[in-house]
Amino acid sequence: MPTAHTDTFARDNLPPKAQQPDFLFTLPELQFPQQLNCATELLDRHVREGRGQRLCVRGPNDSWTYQDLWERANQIANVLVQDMGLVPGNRVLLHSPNTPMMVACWFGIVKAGGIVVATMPLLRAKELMPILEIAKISHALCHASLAPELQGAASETPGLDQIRYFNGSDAEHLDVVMQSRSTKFENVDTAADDTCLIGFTSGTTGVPKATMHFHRDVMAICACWPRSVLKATAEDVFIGSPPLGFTFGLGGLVLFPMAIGASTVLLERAGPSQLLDGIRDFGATVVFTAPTSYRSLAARGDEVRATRLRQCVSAGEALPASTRTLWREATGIELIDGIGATEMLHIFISADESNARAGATGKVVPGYEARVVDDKGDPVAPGTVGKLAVRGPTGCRYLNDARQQTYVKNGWNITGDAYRMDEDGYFFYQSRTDDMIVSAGYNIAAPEVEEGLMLHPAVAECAVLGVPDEERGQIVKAFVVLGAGHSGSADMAKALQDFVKNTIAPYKYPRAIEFVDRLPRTPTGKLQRFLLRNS
Ligand code: 3UK
Repeated sequence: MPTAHTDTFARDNLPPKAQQPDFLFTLPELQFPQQLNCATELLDRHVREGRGQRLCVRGPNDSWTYQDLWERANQIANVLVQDMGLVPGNRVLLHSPNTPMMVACWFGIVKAGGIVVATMPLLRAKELMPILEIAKISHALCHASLAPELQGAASETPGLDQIRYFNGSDAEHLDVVMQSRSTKFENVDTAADDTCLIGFTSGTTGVPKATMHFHRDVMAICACWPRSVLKATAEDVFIGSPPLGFTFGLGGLVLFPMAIGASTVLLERAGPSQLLDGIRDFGATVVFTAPTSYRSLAARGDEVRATRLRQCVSAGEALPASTRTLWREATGIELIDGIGATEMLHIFISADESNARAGATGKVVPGYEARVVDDKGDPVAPGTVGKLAVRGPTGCRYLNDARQQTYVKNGWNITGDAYRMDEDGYFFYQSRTDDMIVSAGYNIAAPEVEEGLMLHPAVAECAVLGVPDEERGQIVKAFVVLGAGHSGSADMAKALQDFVKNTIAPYKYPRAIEFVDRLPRTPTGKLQRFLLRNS
């Protein structure tokens, strides 16, 4: 394969062939050429074919056409190559809240043959460090407001020596430097199987896993779920809450609208009320957010009805049947549920409005195959709960990680979810098969929160797990054993919560804390989480 990567790190760290999942390219839309740069397909193509003046990306302060975005992405690619010494295959951290400039940077990196590592803006230095280390990141483009955390991480991690900040007006800011660079750039002629993005998941162990995705994977997700389920058009206006560092957000808010020449709206803050304002003010027609957000917006159904909104996509966590009903009754809109995963890049089981069923995620998306299997990997009969297994044009490739063999078995991706399929091929979510806490759409690894708590001098031992919550699906609950001389009180609980918020991303803090005298353990010393869960 004629790779364009002179820096071969990504290819060198792919899982061995035997550990990779099967890749299926059954649909005619999934026949990709050997050489493919997804930026050319998603961005340059529209300009080349005369759609440059169409609206592409908007934010509260910007409104860019495809031509505008194309020129900015080209300028950024030139800065990366000429000023920052980027060579194809280098990993570039992209750390920012969702903004049009973040999208321009994403395309600048991909045009130059770089590998985008986009991260959640809420991450703190402590969480950025393993990402810089695992992906061997050499370059960073970062929103100026997030400079302190990145600097904290970079000072502890050798290798990251090229950092540019944007959203500023000093001479060295990217916004200023790029203005004197050419608006033309010849995209690097990457191979379809060159890596163009590395997505991080918060692993169950708390050590993040890096998933590698190729240029062709980006095009594959645009060819599957959006065409068979969403069926949006070039006239649609996309909006939503997930960060672009989460592949749910990247697909829904950048790749899918741009694949069809539609426009998208990026909001830096997209809590329910900002999202509703955005939907109204920008005339959005398609929204992507998590079940929690729909539950809270349902209270303002009349305001939603007064907008142009017509399609609502829910993913990231299980959609309770009650939320589907609540939303339909409040707004008149049937939700589109879909399960995706960072490992799979995007959604692989879903149903459109007319095929939605209460309590079901949907049917397998054309291009993918899904089944429910037992512990040996054999399919179980309809109606039986087992592990969800899936394969298709995209799949799991962890960067140099032994956990590859847990996620991929016999060519199938095992998502870690317990599911049941009915006679009609509808898939019903049951639970996670491991201890991942999914709260308000965020994945939170219990051990990471435990680690954060344990750093507090008053904490002797602790155990963290997810407990059911009406609003958020689950919330993080901590069982804490205090050291001698400390006593459990509301003040102590508050102090521990504040402490965790300052140590790791604030959304991971334990919303519930229970003080206990000891934790249940097996004779070998292993924590018995299930006993706490039932307590
Ligand atoms: C859970 C769901 C039930 C499930 C994601 C859409 O969530 C995404 O990726 P993550 O890697 O988490 C994957 C896990 O989250 N999940 C996601 N959606 C649903 N459970 N119903 C759903 N609709 O446990 C899955 O294994 O953070 C979602 C697109 C791209 C994504 N990365």
